[in-house]
Amino acid sequence: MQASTGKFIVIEGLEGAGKSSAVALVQSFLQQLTGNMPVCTREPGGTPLAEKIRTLVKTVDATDPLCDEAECLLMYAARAQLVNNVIKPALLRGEWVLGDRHNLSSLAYQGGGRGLMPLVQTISRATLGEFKPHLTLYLDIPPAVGMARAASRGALDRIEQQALTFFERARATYLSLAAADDTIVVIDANQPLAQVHRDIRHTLAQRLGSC
Ligand code: T5A
Repeated sequence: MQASTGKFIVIEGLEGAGKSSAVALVQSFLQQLTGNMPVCTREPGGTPLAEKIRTLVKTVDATDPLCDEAECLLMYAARAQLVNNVIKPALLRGEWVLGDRHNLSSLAYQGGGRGLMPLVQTISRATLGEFKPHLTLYLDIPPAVGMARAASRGALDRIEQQALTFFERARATYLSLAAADDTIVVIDANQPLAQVHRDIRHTLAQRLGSC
């Protein structure tokens, strides 16, 4: 990819970690920093085809249950569409991109949660190569706390219905990948929202400059 001035920033975390309000906060920070609204994406999703995949992976179909390998491949099919049709073109235009989840979700959920790490790493290399976010904010939350928050919003989707041990494995994977990569910053999301947002602003100012 050619050099560009835009950067790709991603918010990650388990269900109920607080990604929605973090995305709104980072969006407004980036708008003030750059003078422009970032291109906002979500995964799985963010293109017409990828949004159809989002519906497929979130819906329970008792007559044809989604197997783990198919789930993994669908996540990467959606991501390939989004990266090639939206994220890379925006970065090449010099725009900033803000992602609600990206590849780290697959490493954590399908790699750690489902125990498919070799498959995930192989598909990740084949579809993304060296492409990765410039900065990822991982909102860390104990799964029991996050799931209680998610459950308070209403019915749980197919992935949210997994056992707590699934999310414990996903969290352990997030934390171990963050410890090995200085582009991933861990934010303690098990604090009052105002404090979580102060920590996010502090990290953005440190990593991207203040606005
Ligand atoms: N997935 C995704 C994979 O398995 N592999 C992949 O590769 C990818 C990309 C996507 C699903 O797909 C999986 C992961 C997911 O299961 P999603 O809707 O994008 O689904 O992700 P979710 O995590 O399900 O989204 P949530 O909406 O549940 O999580 P959020 O956005 O983190 O939660 P949010 O911000 O809505 O907060 C939940 C509630 O908690 C409150 C909020 O007000 C809200 O009510 N809250 C707090 N309360 C107290 N203190 C705080 N600090 C709070 N922060 C938030």
